[in-house]
Amino acid sequence: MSQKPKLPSPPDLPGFQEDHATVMDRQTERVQPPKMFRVVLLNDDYTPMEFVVMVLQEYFHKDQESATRIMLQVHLEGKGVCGVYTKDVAATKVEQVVDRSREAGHPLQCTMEEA
Ligand code: TYC
Repeated sequence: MSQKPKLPSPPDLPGFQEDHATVMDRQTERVQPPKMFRVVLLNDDYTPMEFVVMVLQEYFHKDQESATRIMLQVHLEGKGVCGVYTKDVAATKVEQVVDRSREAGHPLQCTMEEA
């Protein structure tokens, strides 16, 4: 008596779920894009406007015009977005900006939030 080769039964297949009885196709197994984070500057009454413009140019690669526009938005509305980055890059930029501000004796606040 010949024996049939044993085919994988559904629970052996990747993505099998008892409750739905579905099998993930290749697409759902692909890596997902990373979470992105906004780096945000907050307003205060003491940090000089020129210092904020310098930060935006030096750490966020803004030209004079867009750096000035973002600085004024923070000044007038309380906060503004410097850029959107992966988690590690955003965290590094926050740390660099805060360190540079404290070294210069300014209370500038810089934070990150999930985009
Ligand atoms: N409000 C500050 C001032 O009048 C300027 C300022 C702008 C401070 C943006 C912080 O993130 C900031 N000197």
